[in-house]
Amino acid sequence: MTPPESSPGATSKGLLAGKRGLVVGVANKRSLAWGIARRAHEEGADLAFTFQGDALERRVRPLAGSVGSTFIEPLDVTDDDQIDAVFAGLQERWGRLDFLVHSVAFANREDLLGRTVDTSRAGFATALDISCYSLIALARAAEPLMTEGGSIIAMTYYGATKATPNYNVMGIAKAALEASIRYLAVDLGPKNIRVHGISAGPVRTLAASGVSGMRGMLKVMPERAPLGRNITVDDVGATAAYLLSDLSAGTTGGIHFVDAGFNITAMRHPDRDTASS
Ligand code: 0WE
Repeated sequence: MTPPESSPGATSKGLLAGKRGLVVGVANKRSLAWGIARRAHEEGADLAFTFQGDALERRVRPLAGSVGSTFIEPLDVTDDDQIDAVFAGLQERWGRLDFLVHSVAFANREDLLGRTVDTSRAGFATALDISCYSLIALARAAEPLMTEGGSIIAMTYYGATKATPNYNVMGIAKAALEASIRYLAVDLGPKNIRVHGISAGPVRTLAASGVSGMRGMLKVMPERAPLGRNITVDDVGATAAYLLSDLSAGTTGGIHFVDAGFNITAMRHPDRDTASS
């Protein structure tokens, strides 16, 4: 007997077979959102994508095409009309949504340097609107389409709970995002819509480019994290596949660290090798 054909692409098997999901926040092939999308596709999901602006459209269209997606629409998460248009489009295309991936954050560059105490009212509002309120707005728009339950993932970072050099107003926005995850989980639980945070360790992505101190963070991770390495977008994709799938049917509202264990340590182990010393 010949075994059935299997391909690494969309299959009738896989953790997410038959599920339909919207991915918000792909910027390029290094994006965490792309790591999630690629794995979701491998697990059999059908995917829709959004992009923000012409520059990102040119990156997102080919990536979306490579996983067989034909739903690629503009979305500025600060624009309620664009949110409505995307979900009206999904209603028309699919009539239903099973999952949503939120991988969007922004703070003005000047607010990711220097002192948090200098954050302007406008800079604070921008960071919280794009990085936190957008999850609430997208969850509200997704709710009526998630008629058979659903799963929502938002990306967060350790700077939400521990003061981290230069992360500043983004740490405040991520703290609000993590609280939003819990409140949304309570609101949407009765509809069997689960809401999760993934707290990823540092990864070289577009969002991390030009972040001062990134190199230092990537060096410290393997020295201090129990797993002795940095994490990859594939690590994030694998955890996301679990959270988006029925394997995690009994879990909601949690923050799931994909950080090689960094967050559970107080300091570097003195017996552990370092590159220097
Ligand atoms: O959440 C993030 C990055 C989010 C981000 C990045 C930028 C860079 C370009 C938000 N807004 C902007 N605005 C820009 O103009 N991370 C978890 C990655 C990151 O960013 C940092 C980090 C880490 C880690 C910023 C300062 C310190 C550490």
